[in-house]
Amino acid sequence: MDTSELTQLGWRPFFQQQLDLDHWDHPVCRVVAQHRNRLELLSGTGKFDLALNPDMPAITVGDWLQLSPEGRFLRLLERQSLFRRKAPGSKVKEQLIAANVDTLFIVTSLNEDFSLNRIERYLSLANEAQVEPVVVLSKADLCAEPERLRREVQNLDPLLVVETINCLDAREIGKLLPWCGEGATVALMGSSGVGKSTLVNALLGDEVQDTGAIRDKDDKGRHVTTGRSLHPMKGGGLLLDTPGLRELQLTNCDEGVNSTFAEITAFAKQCRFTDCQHAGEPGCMVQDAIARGDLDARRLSSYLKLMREQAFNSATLSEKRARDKRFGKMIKSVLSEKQARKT
Ligand SMILES: Nc1nc2c(ncn2[C@@H]2O[C@H](COP(=O)(O)OP(=O)(O)OP(=O)(O)O)[C@@H](O)[C@H]2O)c(=O)[nH]1
Ligand SMILES: [Mg+2]
Ligand SMILES: [Zn+2]
Repeated sequence: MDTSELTQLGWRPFFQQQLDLDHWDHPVCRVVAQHRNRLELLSGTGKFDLALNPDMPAITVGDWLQLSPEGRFLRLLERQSLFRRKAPGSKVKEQLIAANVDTLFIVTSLNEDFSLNRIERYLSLANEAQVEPVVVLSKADLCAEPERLRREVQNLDPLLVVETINCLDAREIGKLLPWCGEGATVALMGSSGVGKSTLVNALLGDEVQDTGAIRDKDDKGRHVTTGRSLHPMKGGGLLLDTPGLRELQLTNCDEGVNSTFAEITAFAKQCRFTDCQHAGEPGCMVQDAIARGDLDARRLSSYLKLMREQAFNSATLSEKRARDKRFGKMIKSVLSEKQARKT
């Protein structure tokens, strides 16, 4: 099989190695968009559709598929990374959001939006998905001391890649090009107004996304909506942009949170109690580290908050109902007690 054209789509040895001898020359293709009844696929030779049917495994944007010579679904190739979330309320069902993303640009602006806790939240999502995070600190031009804030982020993890950038300056976009070369797949995450669309436009080299500035002028005419989720970038890579990724919550994310706070996990292993909550129990090595000055108290509270959030979101609907019921009962008994006291 000639794979040179596939390389541009992100094809690499990791996927090639999965092809077995009998089927090595069957066509492979990447999912570039997902519709209700069909997938949009791209192969070395072009774009085509594949009807979804119930026998297929769950497939998402970014996946690699192998087809039979007649164009029927043969198999889904193992993923290098995967963003997913549990469908709200269901016990087992999960929604796949995006597969085989190489790099996640975590965009936070250096003005009002700047928050280490929020960055840690996004890092947890990236780590859970096994995607390399790059923290992009935008609006550096509006910040008096970008370098000080950059160091604060770098202190979270000495190996973390952190870039400060003015998204409005085309030359500065160059700082992100090392992750946007041929065959690379990148995605973006960040709160509203931090400059994601501005960045996307710069990386795609076309005014395809509505930005705040354009909205201000109320010139919506330039907004181009395509159903596609994988877009070719100027640098040769692909930008994976799907609405589900922007709304991603922490669910079943304890591994992601734990690896984001690796030093806390390491201290916690030495706590006297294996189920230590690090909230004042004797022999708590996490509190010990804070007292010694080896751990920031902010880190611990951020860690605990994210752990609670992911546990809460991971609870099934029936668990939530049970909790509500217990809560309702408690309220009832408090009320009737009050009533009893009155009479
Ligand atoms: N000065 C400055 N302004 C920026 C920078 N990045 C973005 N902006 C401006 O900030 C505003 C919001 O940018 P967008 O790109 O629309 O932000 P977004 O993240 O896409 O926002 P949502 O679509 O709401 O999620 C626009 O007016 C941009 O021109 C930057 O680095 N410096
Ligand atoms: Mg936007
Ligand atoms: Zn402890």
